[in-house]
Amino acid sequence: MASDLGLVREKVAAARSLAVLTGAGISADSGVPTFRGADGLWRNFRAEDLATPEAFDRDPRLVWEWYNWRRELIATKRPNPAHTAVVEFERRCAQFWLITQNVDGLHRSAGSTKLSEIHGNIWKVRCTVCGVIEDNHDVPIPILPFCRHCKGLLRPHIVWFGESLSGGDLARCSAALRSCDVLLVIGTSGIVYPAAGFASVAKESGAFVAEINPDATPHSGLVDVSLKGRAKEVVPLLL
Ligand code: BV8
Ligand code: ZN
Repeated sequence: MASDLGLVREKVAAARSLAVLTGAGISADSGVPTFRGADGLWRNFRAEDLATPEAFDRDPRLVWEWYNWRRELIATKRPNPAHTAVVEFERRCAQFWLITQNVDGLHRSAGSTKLSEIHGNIWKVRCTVCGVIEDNHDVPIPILPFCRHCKGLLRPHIVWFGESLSGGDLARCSAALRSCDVLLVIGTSGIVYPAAGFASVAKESGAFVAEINPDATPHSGLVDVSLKGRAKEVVPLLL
C-alpha cells in the first residue's frame, strides 16, 4: 500500500491535467448511506425502484417522501476530509475537473467549483409543466410541492434511471476524461452507466488511473493502482 500510495501521490503532483470521478462512497464517511451498502434501502425499496419517471408517474407522493427522507438526512451531514482534499486538487492543478454521481451537494459545500453533477442535485427542483429549475432547501419539503410560477407539479432535478444525462455534462466529462493525465476513481461501485464506462475512456486515452475503495469493483481490473481503503483516510494522503 505504501509504495502504491507514493506512486499515486507522485502522479497526482506531476499531473498537468487531473480528473476525479466520485460515487456514494466518498460521502459514506460523512454519514450519507450508499446505494448498495447495507443502509442503502428505504422501506425496502432499491433506488432503481424509486428513481424512475415511471415510479413518479405512478406515485409522486411516494417518490417525494423518499427524496424528503434523503434531504432531511443529508441536511445534517458535512463534507469530510476526502471532499476537502478534492477541493485542494482543484486549487493546485490548473487543468482540473470533478465528475460526481452524487446528488448530495457535499462537493459544492466543500468548495468544489470545477465539477459536473451528472445525476443532478437533491437541492434543486424542476417544474414538470414549465420546466423552470430552482434551488429549494425546504426541509421538510411540502408533499406535494408545486411550481410558484405555473402551479405545475415539481419533481427533483435529478437524472433518473432510463433518463439521459445532459448533453453538456456528457461533452464536458468526455473532454476531461480524454485529456487528463491522471484520473482518480473514488468510492463508486462502477455499475451504473454511462458513468461506469468513464474510467475506461480515460485509460484508453493514455491516463494513469487509480481507484480508492475499500472493496474490489469492476474497475479494479482496469486501473493502474487500487488503493484499498476509506476515502477520508486515503484521499488526503494523496496531497
Ligand atoms: C441512460 C440519481 C440513456 C438518482 C442515479 C448499459 C448497460 C446496462 C445498463 C444500462 C446501460 N446504459 C444505460 C443503462 C441503464 C441504467 C443503468 O446503468 N442501470 C444499471 C443499474 C445497470 N443507466 C441509466 O438509466 C442512465 N441513463 O443511460 O440514459 C439510456 C436510457 C435507457 C436505456 C439506455 C440508455 C441514468 C443513470 C443515472 C441514474 N441516477 N442517481 C438518485 O440519486 O436519486 S444513479 C445512482 O446510482 C448514483 O448516482 C450512482 O450513479 C449509482 C450508485 O453507484 P455508486 O455511487 O457507486 O454507489 P454504490 O452504493 O453502488 O457503491 C458505493 C461504493 O463505494 C462501493 O464500491 C463501496 O465499496 C464504496 N465505499 C463504501 N464506503 C466507502 C467506499 N469508498 C470509499 N470510502 C468509503 N468510506
Ligand atoms: Zn412551472
